[in-house]
Amino acid sequence: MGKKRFTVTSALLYANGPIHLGHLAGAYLPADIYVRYQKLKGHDVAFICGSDEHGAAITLQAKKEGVSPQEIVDKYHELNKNSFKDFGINFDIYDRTSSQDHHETAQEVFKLLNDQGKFVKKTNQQFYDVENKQFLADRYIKGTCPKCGHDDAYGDQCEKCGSTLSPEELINPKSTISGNTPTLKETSHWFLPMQNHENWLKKWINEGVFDGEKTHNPKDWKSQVVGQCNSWLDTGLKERSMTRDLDWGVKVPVENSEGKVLYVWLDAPIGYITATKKYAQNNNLNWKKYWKNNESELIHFIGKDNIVFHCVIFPIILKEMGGFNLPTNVPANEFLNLEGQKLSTSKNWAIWLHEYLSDFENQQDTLRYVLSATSPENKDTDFTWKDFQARNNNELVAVFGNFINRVIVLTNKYWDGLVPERTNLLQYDKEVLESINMSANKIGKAIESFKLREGLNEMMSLARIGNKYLAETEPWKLIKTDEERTSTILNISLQISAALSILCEPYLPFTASKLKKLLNINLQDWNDISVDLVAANHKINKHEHLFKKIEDSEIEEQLQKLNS
Ligand code: B3M
Ligand code: ZN
Repeated sequence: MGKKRFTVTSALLYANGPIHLGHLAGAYLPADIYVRYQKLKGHDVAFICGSDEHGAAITLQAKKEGVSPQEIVDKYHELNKNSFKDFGINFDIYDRTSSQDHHETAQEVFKLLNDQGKFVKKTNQQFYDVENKQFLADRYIKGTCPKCGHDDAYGDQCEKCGSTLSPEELINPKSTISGNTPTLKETSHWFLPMQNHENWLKKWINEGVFDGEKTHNPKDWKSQVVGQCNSWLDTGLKERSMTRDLDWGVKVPVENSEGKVLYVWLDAPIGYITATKKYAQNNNLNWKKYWKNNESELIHFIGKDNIVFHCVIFPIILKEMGGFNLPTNVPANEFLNLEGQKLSTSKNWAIWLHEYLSDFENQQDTLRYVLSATSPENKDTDFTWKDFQARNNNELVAVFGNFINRVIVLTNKYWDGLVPERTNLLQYDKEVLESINMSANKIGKAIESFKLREGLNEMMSLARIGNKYLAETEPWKLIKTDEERTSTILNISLQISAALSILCEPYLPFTASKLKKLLNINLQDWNDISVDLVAANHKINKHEHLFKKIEDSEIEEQLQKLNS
């Protein structure tokens, strides 16, 4: 199969706070697993992310911390960029939308669309906070969600049910700055007439056809994503303001636009393009290959609350810009809860990535493993510290780690670290060897269809097969009576270990590199998986543990911290 090209984006994270487990489980870890796999398959992937640094989410946090918006984004951009790196989320670029380049790119897009008459300029009444002399949109206004009754919904989004809203839809709206009931005041903005795009969007979402071309198979999309888009389309799209009366953001680049900036959900997705341009420049590549070329696949990894922005609004902008690819998939994840409750930054009911990394040093893969095993792929799921400990001790240590320990220790003890010969094979041996390529195919198919939990389980079942093979053949006993047979068993076990060193890499990159060091190999290509990954007489290294048991006391400490 030929070399493919992918542009993979993860939602640009608001730089208004640290990363928590919900972020990782939603848009970042799934993307990293997918990208690592596609790169191991030899495909060309641009993995794009960065900080989303505009909008009320930033300015409200700045107000709360008593600093400027720029100070907020500078602080959290650096913290989050470093935390992602330390956790092995290997973006090819982690950009930021407060950069001059991005402002220019976003303004170019606005001017292009405005000059072509794609926006409608209108004057209307908007909610206004008299005390603070400020118009109220997005997170500046809160009220009861008309869809689910949640009494703390924002003007643009309900965090409980994930619905996208407009301020005038809120029941009993209140200003989030003063708490007062807002008045109405006249203002003018540039609106995107989304209702004009309903027909082609319906065809694209439900038939995978755009501009007469088949772009994707809708059956490859998650049903809840297609479902949410259709509920929007069936209700009927409405015009949506693409500018705001704010002083923090990308200035509207046309006359008579004093005090107005681009709506954050217009500028942020354009940030994917800005970042790709920068990535291409840094690597001497042509950015258009990743956005304006139908040989390239565009895939957006997001949480379910961002579906409409990535499947309706941004595709409209891309279409109006002309010649841009639309996403071939938007595998949105549901929400991750924590100890049975919704994650909440404001209530500090969260596990922050940078704190995890310092409490569980060099145990990134345990968290990657648990978040993959409990990934909210099709429904909300729950993270508990007890489950975290159990999966680490009963699965990573007792199965994967135990298998590798035995193989490395036995090979060093009885063959001085040299891979022993494989001679005649019994039926069981052949079945075990066959499981190597079968696992590689099953894991690959699962990851390609964004079934990452399934892929993880297939990877772990290969480790289980190895563990069981040793437990049933007991080479540590057999060595005393039949060295030739034992050599064959260890050779086969070493092939499984070598295969695991690449098959686990998308999920457990830190373990993969430790395992390659133990085996003294440097496998990089998924397509090289075979039953002969380590040759007889190849010298492996001395034993080291891959995983560490997690004690009850460590979990108790975390639960106390969470409940403090
Ligand atoms: N920052 C919302 C979020 O962090 C927004 C994503 C932008 S993606 C272009 O959930
Ligand atoms: Zn709601």
